[in-house]
Formats: sequence, structure tokens, C-alpha cells
Amino acid sequence: MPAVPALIPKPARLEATGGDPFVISESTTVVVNGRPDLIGIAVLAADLLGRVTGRSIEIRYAESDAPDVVRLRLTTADGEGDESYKLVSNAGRVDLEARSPAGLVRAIVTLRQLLTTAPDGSLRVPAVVIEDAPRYAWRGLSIDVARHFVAKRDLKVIIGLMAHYKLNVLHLHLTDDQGWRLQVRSRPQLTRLSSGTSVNGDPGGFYTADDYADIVAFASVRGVRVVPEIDVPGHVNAATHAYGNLTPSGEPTDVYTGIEVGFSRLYADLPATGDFLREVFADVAEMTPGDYVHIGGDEVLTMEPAEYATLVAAASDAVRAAGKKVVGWQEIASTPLEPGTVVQYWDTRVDPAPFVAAAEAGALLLMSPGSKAYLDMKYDASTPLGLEWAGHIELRDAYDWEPSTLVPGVPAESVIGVEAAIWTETLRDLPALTSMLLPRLAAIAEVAWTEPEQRDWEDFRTRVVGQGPFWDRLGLSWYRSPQVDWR
Ligand code: TNX
Repeated sequence: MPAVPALIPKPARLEATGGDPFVISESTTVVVNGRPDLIGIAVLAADLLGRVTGRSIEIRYAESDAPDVVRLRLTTADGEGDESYKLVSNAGRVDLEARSPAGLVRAIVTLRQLLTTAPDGSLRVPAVVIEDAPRYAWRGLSIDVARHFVAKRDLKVIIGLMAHYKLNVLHLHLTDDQGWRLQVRSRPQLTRLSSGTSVNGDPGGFYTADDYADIVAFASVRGVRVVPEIDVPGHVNAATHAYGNLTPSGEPTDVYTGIEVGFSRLYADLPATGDFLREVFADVAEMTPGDYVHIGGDEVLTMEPAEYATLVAAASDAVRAAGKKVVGWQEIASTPLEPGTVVQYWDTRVDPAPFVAAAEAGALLLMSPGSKAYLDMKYDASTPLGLEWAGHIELRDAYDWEPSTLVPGVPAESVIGVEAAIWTETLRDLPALTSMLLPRLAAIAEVAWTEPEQRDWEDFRTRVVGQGPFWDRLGLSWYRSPQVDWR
């Protein structure tokens, strides 16, 4: 029986059925019934298989029981189900079934990870039955495109990696002191005046409304939703540089290219502030098909709590008025929150009491502990890039933690999911980003996807070995953690 390649994240149930493998031939086709929402998925499947086989794979839009096919099927009439899926492969065919298009994407990447090249050069899929579903509904990666701009083509490489590890939320930190990275219809000066620089005077950039729509669509086909973050009421120097009416003197602030935090701020009693929040969040919400918009809320070090709470409420109201749900960094837990607000936990050094209270009042917690999930932290003291304020994060640190008990007193049902984050103070290009993401992103993805009783470090460190050749094939930089016996 051919060995089954290692899967990451580990599926809920995998049975090697022992029959002959499916062999991809000249005539293998992708078959899908003709629903419009599945066309993109079929193209994705044919593209991924075609890339591995080195030739184009045909798609047929029909119900079919023919052999030699990879068949994609939705089991719900409206496609509104969860991300669970089933994959059955045997010598005759591969069947992928799911309750939603996103579930089919999860099945397709599992199929991609199952492909092996036989000694005769043919591509095979071992005979298996896999039944799989995620532990958490929110499995994210937050990328800081403000400290250093991340070009659209590089972002797409990262979105592809996210999909490969079954992550489903791309959180874009679009604004900060050093730059404003999204074109906003009501405030054209934001990108005109405040997008040109990055940390250290490195080149800047921004996404036009069309670029952003393209990113959203590229992610959506891969089952990844975009959550845009407009960080207020701190981290706003790019905004106050573009619009002087947001400052008490009326004068714009200077460009900022350092890496300090906490000095910039909005002012609740300036008339321009409310309009800014309402119009900017309305525009960003309108550009975003997903349910959530992130208001930031972190590290406002020069404001009284009452004014902070007023501004968080104003930003939250603007997001809700635009029909979206609110996400904010953990600091917002000290303010009154509407039920259903997502609080993103990041700084593990603080008292957990406000998170317990927020959860009791109906907030949901998204777990991004700096000491586990901040993938801009160095692996060890010799890592050339990255920061160290939350400590060093080796691969095992990123893997061996339990989201449901992380914050004492917060009930497991209040945890909506897990999100890795990568901040870019020291990371200026794609090789720098992927050398920090890989292999740790795979570890976080398994924390978010796989049930705790299925997770085991020794098992993971053996499975992750198989990812090295995949990253090499894609030409990506990655870190050869000494905790793994890489080939
Ligand atoms: C903390 S996490 C920050 C960011 C920094 C990051 C660097 C958070 C909400 N704020 O402003 O970029 O640390 O690791």
C-alpha cells in the first residue's frame, strides 16, 4: 500500500482504504455541476492540479459518474453550509464533497497535499477516505501592510499559502503612523499625501480601490475573507498628516518613519473627527463583502479612558451603521461593547479581568497571543529580522498552546478562533515575510483547525518535514527550525 503523505493541518478522520491509487492521466478532467458559484472553484482545482502535472486540465460542467475524474459536489442546495468536507479517492476517481464553496476549497488543498510522484513519474492520489471539519470558524492571519507596504502580487502569494493551510481570514492592517495603504473615496488625501513612505524611509505604496477589489476576489475564490483594519483612535499619524483638521491646531502632523507606538491620536471634541470616522468606515465597509471591519483600538498611550471609550464607540457605531460587525484589539475590552463584538487578544502581560467581563457581556475573543502567534517575533537570538518584545517563538512555541484555556476565566464558547499576526517594522519584502511565516504559519493553522485531542507536537514535527520541498518548489524563503529533521 502506498504511504499517505502527511497533511497539515491534520484532518479529523483519515482512513487509508488500501486499494490502488488514483493516477492522474492525460484525460483526467475536473467535473462540476454548472452552478455559477462553483465555476471559480473548478478553475482553482484545475489550475492547482494543472500546475503540479505541468499541463492544463479540462473542466466539464455536468453531473457525471464517469471514471478518471476529480468530481466536485456541493451537498447543500444554497451552498450556505460550513467548511466541512469529505474526500474519497480510489483507482477510478476522486470525489470531493462539501456543504459550501469554501468547504470545497479545503478539500482541494487536501487533494493537493495528497499528490505524490511515483517512480515512473506519474502523479498519484492514495486511496483514502477523509472526513474533516475545522475546530474554529475564524482562522486568520493579520498582515501589517502599513509599516512596510506589501505589494499586491506578494500578498497573493501569502493568500495562496493561507489557503494551503486552510486559513480563512486575511486581516489587513491598512493604516498606521507610517502610512495609509487603502484608497478611500471620501478622503482622497489619505493615499495622495500619506502613502509614499514606509519605516526607515523605505518606499511606500497603497492599494487602489480596484487593487483592493482584486485582492478580495482572489482571496474569496480561495475561501478567505478579508477583514480590513482602519486603526483608530491611535496609530493615526498618516491620517493627521493628510488632514490637519483632525488636530487641535489645524496643522497637519509630520511624516513619521520611526517605529515608536502610542504617540498619535484623534480628538473626540473636534468636529472633523466624527465625520472622518463615519465616512471612512462607511467607504471601507462598502468595499468589503465580508461581515467584519476592524477598528484597531490598540496602544493609545496619551488619552484619558473616557475619551478613548467615546472614540471607540464612535468608530464602532460607524461600522455598525454601515452594516458590519466590529473587531478591535484587546484594549477595547475596557469600554462598553455590544454583544457579538470580536475582541482580539494579543498582549499576554495584562490582567485578564476585562476579557472575562467582556465575554460575559457577549463579546467573542479572537486569540492572537504575542508570545505564540506574533510571527514577527524572532525564532531565537540569532534570527536576523524581527522583534523580541514578546519573547522568542520557536516552531514548538507556535504549535504547543491551547486557545480555549489561554485567558483564565473566559469560557471556551466565547473563543471565536485563532489569528496569527505579522508586523512589518523590520520586514521589507516577500523573502523576509515568508522566512518569518514558514514554518510557523503551518503550526498556527493546525492549532486553529485541528481538535486538541488530535494534536501532538512529535507528530507535527514529523509531518511538517514534507512542507519543505513544497516551499522550495514555490521558491519561498523559510526557516529551517532545528526542532525538525528536515530532509
Ligand atoms: C504591538 S499588536 C502592536 C503593533 C506592533 C507590534 C510589533 C498591537 C495591537 N500593536 O503596533 O507593530 O506590537 O510586534
